[in-house]
Amino acid sequence: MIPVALGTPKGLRIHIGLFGRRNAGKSSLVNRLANQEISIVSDVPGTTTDPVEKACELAPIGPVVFIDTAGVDDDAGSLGAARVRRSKAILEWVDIAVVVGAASGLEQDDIELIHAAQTLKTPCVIALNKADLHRPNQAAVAEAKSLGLPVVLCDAHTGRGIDELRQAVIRIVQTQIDPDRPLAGHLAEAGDTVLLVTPIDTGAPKGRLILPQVQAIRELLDTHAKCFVVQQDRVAEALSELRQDPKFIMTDSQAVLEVARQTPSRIPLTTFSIQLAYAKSDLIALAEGAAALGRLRDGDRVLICESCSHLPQPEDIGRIKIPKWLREHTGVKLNFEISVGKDFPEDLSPYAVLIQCGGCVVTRRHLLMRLRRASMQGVPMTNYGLAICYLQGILERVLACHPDALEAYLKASRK
Ligand SMILES: Nc1nc2c(ncn2[C@@H]2O[C@H](COP(=O)(O)OP(=O)(O)OP(=O)(O)O)[C@@H](O)[C@H]2O)c(=O)[nH]1
Ligand code: SF4
Ligand SMILES: [Mg+2]
Repeated sequence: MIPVALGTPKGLRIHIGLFGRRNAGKSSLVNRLANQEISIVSDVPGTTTDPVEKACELAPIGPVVFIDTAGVDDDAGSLGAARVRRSKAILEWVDIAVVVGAASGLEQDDIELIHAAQTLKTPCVIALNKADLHRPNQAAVAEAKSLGLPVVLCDAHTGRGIDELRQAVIRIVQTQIDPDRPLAGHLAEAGDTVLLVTPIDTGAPKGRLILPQVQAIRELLDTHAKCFVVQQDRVAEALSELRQDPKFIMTDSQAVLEVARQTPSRIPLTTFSIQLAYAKSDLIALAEGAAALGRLRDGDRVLICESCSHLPQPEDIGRIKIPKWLREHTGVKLNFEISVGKDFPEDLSPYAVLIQCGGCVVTRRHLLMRLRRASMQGVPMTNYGLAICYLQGILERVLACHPDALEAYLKASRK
């Protein structure tokens, strides 16, 4: 029987990355930690070139993804440099970094990785591997410990220290990782009534609801709220049949205008996308970024950021609808570019605004990393859901549920 948790989407799993120099034993340790042959091991330096991701169960914390990376000392020309950049980019968004050094002592590359993780506030464990080859070197262990992080002496060949390494990772998850923020459950109390609006159109997966919808229903049931689900053509009817106003209405962004038209202004209205941004990213920063949509000028470049490489749909929100609506709304000539998957341009300065998708397949840290990079370069960033509401002219209405985000948007709009 397949354990249910294996179905946990990647975006809800703790991501644990292994980093270090080539041949340090990263792949061997990933295989040991996961108890599976995930990565190819060999004594040829640079065996792992592209990152290898594997979703597994790590008892007792549950669903995780291990990420094996290319060595950060890869000097094989421009390809090697690209691999190093990629490994370091992964360090920016993993939940936990395991830096794999040698039991004989950390090298400069390892120390730089550790410092980078500390700067990024990424929880980190130091694994001093190949302890079977190097006599346990107390000075090396003491030096690693002086960096203020957990240090584990291990040996991927015999398995010595692996359980200790696993326990160090588990302790970090239990003590340093933020529990997921709720999507909708915190907005309702036991006995409240909530109306959810989920369009069933050609984009809706047959026989299923999309993840944020399922998550919202589950959270509302957990709080013992009463949860009604309708399509957008039944909102007015549902409201007239309910004996009291719902505590709030949450709709798919694409139906937000139609739902707003049927909803009296006294009833709070939000969207799945806005709640997802609250749960998984920084809604205040994204709301502030939405103000940049009102300042777009002729020739501006807009970067659409898709976090996965899905097959573009004929009516794709990011590639077709948002660009079309933005051109219509602004009346200026805009140049749209797309960034696909986990790669993200290092230089964001050419862009007037970045519009990020919901990021259902990536973690909160991944979305926050993008916001951090954008903010460091002074480039505004918003997301699909906020952009759609802005373009429909009802962003202020839907942000009323989040006064801080509304305030940030209004303040940035006045600039
Ligand atoms: N003796 C000993 N050998 C090890 C240990 N861990 C890994 N090795 C060996 O070291 C070599 C490199 O191991 P890998 O796991 O492929 O190392 P890696 O860090 O993934 O290397 P790249 O993918 O090239 O960056 C292989 O020959 C492994 O068998 C260990 O604890 N002890
Ligand atoms: S929200 Fe982003 S990550 Fe999720 S399917 Fe759409 S493009 Fe992919
Ligand atoms: Mg490897």
